[in-house]
Amino acid sequence: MDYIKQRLFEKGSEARAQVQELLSSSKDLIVDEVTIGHVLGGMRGVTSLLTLTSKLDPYEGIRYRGFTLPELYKVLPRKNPEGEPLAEGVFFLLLTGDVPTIEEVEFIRQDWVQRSNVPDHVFRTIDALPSSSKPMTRFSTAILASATQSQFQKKHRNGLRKEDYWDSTYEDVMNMIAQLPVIASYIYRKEFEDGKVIALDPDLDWSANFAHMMGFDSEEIYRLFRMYMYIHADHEGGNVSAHTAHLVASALSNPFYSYSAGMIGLAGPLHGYANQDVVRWIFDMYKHFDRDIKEQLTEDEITSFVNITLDSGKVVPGYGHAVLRATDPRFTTQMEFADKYVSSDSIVDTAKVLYKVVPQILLDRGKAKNPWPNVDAFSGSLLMHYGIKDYIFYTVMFGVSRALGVGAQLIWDRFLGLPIERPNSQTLDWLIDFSKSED
Ligand code: CMX
Repeated sequence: MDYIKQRLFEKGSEARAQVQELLSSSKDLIVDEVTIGHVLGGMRGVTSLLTLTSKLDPYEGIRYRGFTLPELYKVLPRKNPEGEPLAEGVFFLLLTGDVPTIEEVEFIRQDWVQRSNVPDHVFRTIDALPSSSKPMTRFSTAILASATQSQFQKKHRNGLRKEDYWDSTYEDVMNMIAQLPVIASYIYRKEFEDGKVIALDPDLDWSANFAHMMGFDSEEIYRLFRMYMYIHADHEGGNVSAHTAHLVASALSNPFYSYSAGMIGLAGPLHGYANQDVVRWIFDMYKHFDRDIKEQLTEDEITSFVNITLDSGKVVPGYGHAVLRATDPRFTTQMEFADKYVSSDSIVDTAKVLYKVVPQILLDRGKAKNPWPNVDAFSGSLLMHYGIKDYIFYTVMFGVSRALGVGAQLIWDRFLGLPIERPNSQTLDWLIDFSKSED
């Protein structure tokens, strides 16, 4: 058993005992209540899932294993003292709950380089899709096609004891994470560049390698990718993509199937697709005022376009959140990155003016529970600035990063032997009768 697995085994055995103890001592303790509003309202706020990797606070934002993003920035190993945390360290923390040493980060980095060989048929599967296919269709399909290498699936079919599920799940998750930047950059180069594949550089870290294989090589853009990957890595278990992956995995589907399904959830406009929608919408704004993209729109013009959007029944992309009730720290991290590195850029500046005007407009309209920006309100502007202009690719980048948290949690699902998910549903007639009986 390798070093990380050994560490995981010790932690996992302890957590497994804790779960057993909870089940025998407190199984019937009530954690939350479910109202008709919850049943009809997307189960918003109902505590009914177990996620070890992270916890979302409505005001502070995400904490990975107890650490806020600014705290992580300080404690996680970095390439240089001023740089951004490395994804390998983020994964180690999400998986084990411990802050890694630089040696542990290097162990994972090398391990992922070793595991980065994508089976050839996966590229052929991507190539076989029609040219009208969207990048997220290609990405999710490629992950699904990668399932031929699933060790969990093979071992489970041959008979595997429940307490050993985690081991081959770990192998699958590590292989999948290692291969995702290779798959994603292949899609990028095929769809938006000359199609020539750029080989992985065995000396680079996972995030920088992703930039490198897409065709972007500078220390500044490597830093952008490290920042992007660490802030998007996890957002507890209830969001659509994480929850979908967990749900599918609960049927003992392998990690490739599960994550592929999660990515289809991420592709929805109310979730990860919003990162492309924000840029598309900013372009629409420029078109509406018949202005060149390099010019700066005025605050009045931007305000008026926000109102036009809302009056036509659309949402303002990048604003609002099902859980957050304050500015998303992932938004702030990106804005600080822009303040540090981007001296002038009309789209980045537009994102900043939007932050000035949108919350008050949403507050005045009184509908959105959270008028503040989420992660997607800024990411596209930054990527545009650095030359990644094909915004329909942005959700794929989000998906590469999110595998760190969702993948770590899938290993824990197996370690703790979490059962197949099967909540109850009710008919509308039942709800109506129930509401009358309670009058
Ligand atoms: N613009 C306009 N209206 C908004 C809004 C926004 N940005 N955010 C919420 N509202 C509206 C909702 O559409 C809803 O209207 P209806 O009652 O007519 O359906 C009302 O305000 C109440 O919604 P809510 O309880 O505040 O928000 P939800 O929890 O239902 O939805 C979210 C959350 C993110 C889907 C929503 O805020 C939204 O659509 N935002 C824009 C899309 C976006 O940025 N999504 C990315 C989220 C982050 C991510 O997952 O990546």
